[in-house]
Amino acid sequence: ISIKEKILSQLINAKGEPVSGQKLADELNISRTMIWKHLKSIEEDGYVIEAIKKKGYVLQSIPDIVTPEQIIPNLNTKQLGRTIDYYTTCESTQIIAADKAREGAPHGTVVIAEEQTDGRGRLDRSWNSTANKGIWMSVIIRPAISPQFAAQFTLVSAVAITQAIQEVTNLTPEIKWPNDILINGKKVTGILTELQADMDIVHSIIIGIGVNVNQELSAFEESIQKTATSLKIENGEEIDRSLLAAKILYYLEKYGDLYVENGFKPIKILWESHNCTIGKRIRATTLRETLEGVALGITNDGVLEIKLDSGEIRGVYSADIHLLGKN
Ligand code: BTX
Repeated sequence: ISIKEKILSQLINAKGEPVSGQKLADELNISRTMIWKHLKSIEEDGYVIEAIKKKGYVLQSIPDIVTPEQIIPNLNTKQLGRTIDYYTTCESTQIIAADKAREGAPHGTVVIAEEQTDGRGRLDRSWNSTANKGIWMSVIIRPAISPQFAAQFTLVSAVAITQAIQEVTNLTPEIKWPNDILINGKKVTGILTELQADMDIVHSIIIGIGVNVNQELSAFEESIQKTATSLKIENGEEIDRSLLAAKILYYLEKYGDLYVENGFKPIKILWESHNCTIGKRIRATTLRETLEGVALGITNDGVLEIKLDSGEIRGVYSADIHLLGKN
């Protein structure tokens, strides 16, 4: 990390206590003037620093941004998020991450942006990614699994994000199979999992995560204002995005490891405990057909089983689910 980042992390770690300029200069082996220049540059990023005579510098406030400097001090992971590629704006973090994965970026690399101008959903749909209001990030993971199991990582991710949201906000999100996270029936998170693999080995899975955090309803395009929501809309409070991002990475690592070591069973139990699909009457639209019936459950492979009105049981691997209400 750069000298500027080292200074900033000392200020953050001091938790409101003054940090001596002389001590910084000695430790980093640079002049007081250089320290001062770095502090100016940190202030230009939106941090407010107060100089207290004879004592040192105190960090008064931090900007609401999701830079590595903000996320990493909150991180409690071994590998996920240890390398963070940050953008104030980009087309889509997913595209950048896919390129990086191809170039060999290590397991756990994160691409995150304040804003996406061309955020992607599944099947080429678009994803609203308002500047500075959400978490728009793509995580590159390289689990030792075969490609047929990669889709289950969507469910692993859904469980991880649900858990993180619950812990940071006290809200109770529900998972709609396979990858929508809802609060009060409205979509707060979308997950897009992409695979780079050969026939028998996964090179990388790129998990694209979009969480609506601090938007007001008017930030969403009109067409989704009835179906989308943000954490702030639901609990009335601004949420620290970097803290939430760090928590998501923590649970993604925890449950990703659990999945690789112990298989899908423990994930299935967690997923079921958070889900709002099983037992409901649903309409499932796949690429080929539309099925209507009762969602029976998910199999040990993460496949959703639906009991049609004819009594026939069908498994779907990928579909858009519309909840039609209780059975
Ligand atoms: P999805 O296909 O399940 O959802 C896309 C649909 O959801 C859209 O067609 C629209 O109806 C609705 N929608 C669009 N934006 C939002 C929003 N902000 N909140 C709620 N509903 C919305 C879900 O696809 C996968 C989304 C992944 C987004 C992440 S962000 C980081 C990464 N980069 C990138 O380009 N995509 C991923």
